[in-house]
Amino acid sequence: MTADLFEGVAAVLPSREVMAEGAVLLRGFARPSESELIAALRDIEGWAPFRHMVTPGGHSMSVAMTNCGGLGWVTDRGGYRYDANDPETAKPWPAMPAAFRQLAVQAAAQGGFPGFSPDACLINRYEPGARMSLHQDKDEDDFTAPIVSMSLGLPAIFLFGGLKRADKPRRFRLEHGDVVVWGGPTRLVFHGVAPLADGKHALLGRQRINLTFRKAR
Ligand code: MD3
Ligand code: FE
Repeated sequence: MTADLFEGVAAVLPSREVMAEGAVLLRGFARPSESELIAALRDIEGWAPFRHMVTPGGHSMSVAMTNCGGLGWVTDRGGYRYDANDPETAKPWPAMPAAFRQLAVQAAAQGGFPGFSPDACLINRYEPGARMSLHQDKDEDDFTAPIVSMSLGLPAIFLFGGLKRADKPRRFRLEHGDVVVWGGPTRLVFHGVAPLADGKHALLGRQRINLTFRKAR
């Protein structure tokens, strides 16, 4: 009875965990919107399919990517950049769905960044074994704006490093529905994702989807 009551309360009470100064983890924040988010995702991938981009060094990324919003993050042999058009189709990226934007703006406010105005949403798809090596996100013009990330599907181990590449990363498990706001002193930390463990998520199957909302310009 008491355990049920606590679980019921946990399901509706937003939890707010400070991972570091400027980094706030909102466990399950996107869960109430999971159906809308997944439906919008289907539309986006119909217009702008996931693809494995190539790094400037010539390596194909294990994470498949697409974008929505006015700008999309791309990489090829020429470098990393934001582009208004999908280089695969030369068409604009699909618009950022209202459900995406609203949730990102609400999360940013909860994380201490009211007035967040994202113009780009990078969508990462991890299949078992896919990983993201330690990197900094530095292709945006304004580092005073946070990045908001939302995880859907299979859980992943997120690697949260420091301002130097050599700083030993802390490990956090990010699960379906978790949202993290990365701002202030954590905006430029090195971070990555450990190889995805195999599994089957009830809604998304053998994959993890991560949405990152950015103010690129
Ligand atoms: C901390 N994505 O797309 S999300 C990325 O799970 C990226 O797909 C990872 O790193 C993923 O660039 C991590 C969490 C995240 C995103 C951006 C950050 C953490 C961040 C930027 C600065 C600091
Ligand atoms: Fe990143």
